[in-house]
Amino acid sequence: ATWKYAIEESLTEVQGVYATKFKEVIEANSDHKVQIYPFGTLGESVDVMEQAQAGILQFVDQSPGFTGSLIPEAQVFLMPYVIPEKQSEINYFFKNSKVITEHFPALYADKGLELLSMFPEGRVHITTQAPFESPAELNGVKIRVMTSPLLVETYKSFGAVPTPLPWGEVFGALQTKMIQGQENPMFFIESTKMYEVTEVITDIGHNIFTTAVMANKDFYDGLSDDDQALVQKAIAEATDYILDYQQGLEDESIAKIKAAKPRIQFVSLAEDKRAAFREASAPVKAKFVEMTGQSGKAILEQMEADLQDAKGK
Ligand code: 6CS
Repeated sequence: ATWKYAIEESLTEVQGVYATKFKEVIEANSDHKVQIYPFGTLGESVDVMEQAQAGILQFVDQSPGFTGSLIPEAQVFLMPYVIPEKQSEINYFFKNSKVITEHFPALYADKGLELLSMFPEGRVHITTQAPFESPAELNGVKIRVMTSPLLVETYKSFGAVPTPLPWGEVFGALQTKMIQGQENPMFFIESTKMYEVTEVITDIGHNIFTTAVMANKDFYDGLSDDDQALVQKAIAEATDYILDYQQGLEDESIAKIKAAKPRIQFVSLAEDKRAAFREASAPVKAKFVEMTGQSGKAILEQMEADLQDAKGK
């Protein structure tokens, strides 16, 4: 059979590289075919998720920034200053965390989805038209975020005016100056040419971009044991591959941006400046618990325990 797999990016971006590796492993080890649908072929993220839930798609990659409207707890990955900055700790967390291997699968299953993998896509940077070093300097600045209430709360706490938009509207909104900036990992700022409509790229060290791959649950449950094992093998190989693939990707992306637009400014805020954003956004944790109740509170506690376990790895 041909399995349909939708992603939120192009084939040469991180989700596309992951999906391509998955397809290779499936097709090398079975008669199944995988058809990958890049961003733009099936609609925006919310449309694609409906198709995955309806079983029109067998596989889908969707980031918590969009899944949060369906599964509010998924927004735990958007919480600022929770995930560590050290790459080896991040990788350890994504492969071993109980929150990912035990807690989230049940929440996704409730929505008809089999959670297969969560993986990081790089450190999030903020693009703007003017430099800023404090929440006060972001006052009145319209920053696009994915359509997540938690991201809205986060950017309010950062002093900005958060503007939730689906991905397809972002470039145009930057071009027409409806918004002044947005946040994304460096590879995406480069590959989508958002640097062309940006003057400053700032690292405040607040988060990494997380994404999730899932299958339609009825489809997955209906697979033979051999096919389920094959899907798990392809997921494990693609996850290893994508963690390795991303080594050095941020630096390569910075070099490409500098070459294409020499006047662009890169700012990495020093620890004392980051502290102001960290403190300003501390109440976002309570907002998350408000949005998700006991279930979210348990997830947050488990995630903190998992991160403690990842320390020094
Ligand atoms: O900002 C967004 O909406 C998009 N960012 C990335 C890195 N992947 C897909 C997502 O839609």
